[in-house]
Amino acid sequence: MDHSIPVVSALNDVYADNLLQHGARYQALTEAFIEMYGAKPDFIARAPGRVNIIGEHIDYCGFPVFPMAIVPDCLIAVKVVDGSSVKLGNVNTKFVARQFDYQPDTMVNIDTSVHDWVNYFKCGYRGALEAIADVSSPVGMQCLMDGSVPISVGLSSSSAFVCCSVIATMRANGRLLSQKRVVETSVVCERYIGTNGGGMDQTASIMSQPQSASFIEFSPKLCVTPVRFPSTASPIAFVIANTMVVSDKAVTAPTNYNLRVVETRIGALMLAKHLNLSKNSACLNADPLTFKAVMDEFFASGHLDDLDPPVLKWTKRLTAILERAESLFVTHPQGFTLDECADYLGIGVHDLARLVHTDRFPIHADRLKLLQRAQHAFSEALRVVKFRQVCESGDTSDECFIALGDLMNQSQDSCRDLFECSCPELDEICMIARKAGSFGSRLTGAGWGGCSVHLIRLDGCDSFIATLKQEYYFKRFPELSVDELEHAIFATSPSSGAFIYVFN
Ligand code: NG1
Ligand code: MG
Repeated sequence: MDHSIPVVSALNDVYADNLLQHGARYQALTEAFIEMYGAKPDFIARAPGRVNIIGEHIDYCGFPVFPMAIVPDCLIAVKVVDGSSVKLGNVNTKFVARQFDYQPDTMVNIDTSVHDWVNYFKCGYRGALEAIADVSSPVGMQCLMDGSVPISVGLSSSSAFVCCSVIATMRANGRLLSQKRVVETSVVCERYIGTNGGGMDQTASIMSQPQSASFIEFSPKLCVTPVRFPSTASPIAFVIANTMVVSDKAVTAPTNYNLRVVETRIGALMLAKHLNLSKNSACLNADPLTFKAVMDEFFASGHLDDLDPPVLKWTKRLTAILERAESLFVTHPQGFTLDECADYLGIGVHDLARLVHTDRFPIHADRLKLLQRAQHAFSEALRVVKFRQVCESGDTSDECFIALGDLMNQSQDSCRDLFECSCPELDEICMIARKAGSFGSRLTGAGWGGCSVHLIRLDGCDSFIATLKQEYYFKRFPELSVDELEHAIFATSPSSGAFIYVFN
């Protein structure tokens, strides 16, 4: 069933839980819009940020992930006007208002050599027009944005902005497509910014159900299963704590994010060859080839495990494929050069570059640590399916929360040691949090800085946050204001996904 983007107008709509809590913010945005443009907006598009509970750096490997949408979000108030130019203001005057005109050939020019905030809107605008294809002359738009997702801290402020821009442009042109089409559009068009990301953030932002996390599967096709956390007399809570280390993915991609994407892509190509998987199978010609596709192809010939319960089937398959990956990559524990990879695959380095898109997303690295990246990817995928199983087990004992926390702690260790996307501040804040009583603590998002997420008991929340302020923030960042601290560390709960708010 292909759901549509909810269009809400009443404050009491289940999707408008944020309006109840943040109705004043919508009111303020409307007044600022009238101030800027002299008339009320036609609608307000809303797309939330997300926190990834577990399943890091594996969406682009094709494996399931487990994020939840958070209350912080991106709002864009829009009024359709004559002409085809777009004006975009921001309530945060640090971001200077911008204007651009539609161009028939490129839709809009996105100059990624400058890190300009309007580029994210342009990605969404261009993506939306490409998706609704049949609009020959797009409408003029007056827009005003208000973003409450902290920027570049791994809470997907970028994807919230791009998704919001996609649904704003589609709605303005009278072509609001289904949730899945919006997700597909947003994943592809965010790459215009220069990062070669997976689809977790956009899926969580667009398709999250209220009060639920999302078990998101990408292959064989996009499938989102809402999962509720175990509810007990003493409920659990998730605390998000920002290390205050800014990790701007669009800037560091060649040595960090995009490099990891390439390592897992090349790892998948070499693993497919190692397993003598038939070259002409459809899945192996998928662009790009992922670890998940290789695993599915390896088991495609039908195996007894098809009758197994899901987690047992995942466990058997991931364990079996990881053993084979280790036997291949263990020869180069320090990593492979691109030449060694190309030689193994029997192709030229330039062919390899085109195959894994390093021609579009250049990387800077002498050696690709394929063994360690594969060990993380396969073990992280297994932790995700186990995490969901615990949530759905109906168990609400302490053991259940300890099990969830252990999976999160193992994930952090794997991100730190195998995927090498942690940093000293993330390691420290997780250590402090565990000593302060969290069941589990880990980085969330791309890593290399940004935010951490902690599973705690709700009734211990205040003292937990006080301890982290005392042990981390006051020591490392004594100059933070009270308001900055409130945005640095906060408890959160599953929020609803994107919607369009129309005025009564
Ligand atoms: P953040 O850090 O929120 O930008 C990025 C990717 C995700 C995923 C995570 C790591 C984009 C738009 N987002 O999230 O797809 O790969 O890192 O799990 O590239
Ligand atoms: Mg992002």
